[in-house]
Amino acid sequence: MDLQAIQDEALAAIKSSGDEAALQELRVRYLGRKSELAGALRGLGKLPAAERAVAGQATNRAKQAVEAALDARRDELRAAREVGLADHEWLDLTLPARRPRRGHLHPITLVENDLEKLFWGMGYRVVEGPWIEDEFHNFDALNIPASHPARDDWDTFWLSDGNLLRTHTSPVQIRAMRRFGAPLKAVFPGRVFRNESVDATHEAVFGQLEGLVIGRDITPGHLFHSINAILGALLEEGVRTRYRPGFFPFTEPSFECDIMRDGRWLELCGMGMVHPHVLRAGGIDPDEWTGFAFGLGIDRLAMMRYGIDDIRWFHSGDQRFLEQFPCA
Ligand code: YSA
Repeated sequence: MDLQAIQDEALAAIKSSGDEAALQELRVRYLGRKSELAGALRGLGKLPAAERAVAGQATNRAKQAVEAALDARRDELRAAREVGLADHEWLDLTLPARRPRRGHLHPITLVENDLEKLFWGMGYRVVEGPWIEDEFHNFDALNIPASHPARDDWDTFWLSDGNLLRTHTSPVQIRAMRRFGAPLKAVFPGRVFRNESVDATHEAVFGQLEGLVIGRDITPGHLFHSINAILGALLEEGVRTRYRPGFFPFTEPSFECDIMRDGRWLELCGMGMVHPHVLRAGGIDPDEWTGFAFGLGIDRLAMMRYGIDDIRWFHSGDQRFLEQFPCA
């Protein structure tokens, strides 16, 4: 085929090619090593010198024309594809963004975190104790010997090895006194376990926050002031509190604190001045030091804070309930 025919055929094929893959095949067919144009260029050397220059120029012109047509068609195809893209793939930047779903902290965790922050701010250290306790820390050291009728107040889950699931956070008092000595200002948050029947205000597993202050000349006035300060910071105005005498073997005198919301009183906290036997069990001399302690129910505080009428909601796992609480 002569050069002009090759060029015409190549340009026609290039013009009608539909995509870049087809174009690449044409590039190989018309310009590749086995193409007729490449063969013509290779054959130039065999031509008489007089013809060689003219034939060389003509072959190169044909080659350049095919190259230019290939490049032009490639640019055309790319431009067309981009126009197509804009028709099909577009973003409406004015659409409102999809709101991300955020996780929530459990309401009891929210209250516990706030309690810890408030006490931390008042100079208390935050210490945790074990859930599995021994009889000594849970009872004996707290002035509740085996024969004492007050032991029945705590419906205990006993373990087969003679240990128990702690029935309150008070055993951590003893551990902290022995570890840190006096003076001491600490709170002990955590779960406690009681084998008791569950109703709207009683759970078998619930949270307590224990507080302990040991110092010189500590009085019940310090105790009431601390509790009032915390409740004032955590609860809305209008939630009323009252103190009344109570009984705990590990405090003397003992008190209880109730709070009222929506016309309903709920017992929130037991407290008192640490009994000398308990100070001694903690390795602290009661002639030199005095102290107060309290143990408040975190679940009940959360009920009062958020206006929840049944404690069982907390462990219900009901997403509709849990999603009502603010993200931390
Ligand atoms: C008392 C004097 C101290 O010096 C130190 C701590 C205490 C508290 C004592 N250790 C105790 O456990 N007392 S208590 O049995 O009355 O519980 C304390 C608080 O835990 C209660 O006032 C209540 O708010 C909460 N509570 C008790 N039983 C509960 C409960 N919350 C939910 N479900 C239960 N079953």
